[in-house]
Amino acid sequence: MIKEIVEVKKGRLSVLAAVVGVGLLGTSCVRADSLEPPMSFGQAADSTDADRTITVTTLDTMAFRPAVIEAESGETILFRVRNTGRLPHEFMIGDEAEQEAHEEEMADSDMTAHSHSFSVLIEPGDTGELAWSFPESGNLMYGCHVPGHYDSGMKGAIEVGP
Ligand SMILES: [Cu+2]
Repeated sequence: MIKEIVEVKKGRLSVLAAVVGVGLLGTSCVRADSLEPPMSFGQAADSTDADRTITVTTLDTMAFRPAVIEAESGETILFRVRNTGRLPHEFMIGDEAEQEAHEEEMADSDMTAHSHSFSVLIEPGDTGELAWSFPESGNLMYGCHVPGHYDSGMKGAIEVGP
């Protein structure tokens, strides 16, 4: 299994993402695509700017705990994502359309590791971190796009209030 740390820096924003090559492929890639910021629903932030931290656990039963997260517009949240299972999982933030686009990207490619600023892949036993700013209210989601997981219901809701 290939494990590498990719640091993405955009101006003063930085995200540290653990990128894990899984399965037999063991390949990874770093590339920008149409999903990269600016995005309609916020942006990656520096973890030191977070107003609070929310711990999320990935479950091998294809679910996140909690399944619903409430946020306020203007808030920056540090998501600390614990993988206590035996399978790799991903935590990706985006609206439903973005989730589906990323699902297709993962399914269509042999790339099992991504370094997008809006997602983090977490190896079994590891904890990943993703800081995100929510500038406005709306309904967002988080999802895991390790092949098969999203379709099995591995998703959650972020309700960003006014
Ligand atoms: Cu998963």
